Amino acid sequence: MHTIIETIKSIAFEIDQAIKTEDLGYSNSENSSGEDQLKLDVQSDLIIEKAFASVAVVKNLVSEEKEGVLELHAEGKYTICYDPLDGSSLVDVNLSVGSIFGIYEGVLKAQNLVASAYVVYGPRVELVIAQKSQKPMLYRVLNNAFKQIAEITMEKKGKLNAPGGTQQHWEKHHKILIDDLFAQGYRLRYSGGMVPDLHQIMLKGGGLFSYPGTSDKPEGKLRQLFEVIPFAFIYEQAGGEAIDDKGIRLMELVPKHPHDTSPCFFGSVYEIDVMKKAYGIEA
Ligand code: AFP
Repeated sequence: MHTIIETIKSIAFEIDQAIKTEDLGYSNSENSSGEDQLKLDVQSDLIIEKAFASVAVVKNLVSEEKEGVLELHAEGKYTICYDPLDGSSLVDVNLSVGSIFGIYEGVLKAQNLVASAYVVYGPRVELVIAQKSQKPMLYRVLNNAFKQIAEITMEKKGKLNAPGGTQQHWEKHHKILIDDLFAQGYRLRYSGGMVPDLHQIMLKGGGLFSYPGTSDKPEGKLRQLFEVIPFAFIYEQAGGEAIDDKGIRLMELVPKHPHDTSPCFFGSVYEIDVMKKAYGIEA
């Protein structure tokens, strides 16, 4: 695991450099979710593939930018599922973006996730790593190296509300939930990049990030293996909660396909309780 973490650190430096210096245009290809790929998406994916090619414990890679599984080392132990540049459509307006990594051992399902990590490329580069039975650890780049900063613990109740999805497609009970939180004084914080949005909620104590099932996307937008499960693990390790629209822990998800999505709710204990009441889920 140490080698994987060190590799993620070097990947973060390379992708950060690419974001700062490379062409922001579109490539001529689509990813497996049918989205146009930016040159930066393709390049970040390549950086990650090359970096893990020399890490023998990595058996397979599964990328948001590729269809299927790429075998690297038949004798390896871990499969790394990653989103190389989440929120890449925000780079051209100079907002923060991120890379997300889920490290799985065995069949690709949430219960087999052994560690996860994400990198935030913002005014500073930050990295959060979570491993079993440990609080997530925050690292920040200082003097060209990652320095360990602090363990992350969420409060029981926060102040921020990050509601994803198009409002005109929300279900009635979801609108009631979002309105209720605003009526309680919660402040809107939504950039359109799940990495900085979830990072902000976690570091500022708590709140709710939601990406529900909607009439146009009943299974939500965010991908289970690369986005939802890695963050669910980090939120739970930090003392928060992460569930789907039926109240089931996201850490119980079993994707049928690498690119399956799920409605998802990440928050502190209080906001997840409010969500359950709005959705008619038994506490
Ligand atoms: P892109 O990678 O296409 O920019 O999408 C980012 C993302 O997957 C996630 O980071 C955001 O939370 C979510 O999509 C935003 O989606 P909406 O624009 O539908 O709110």
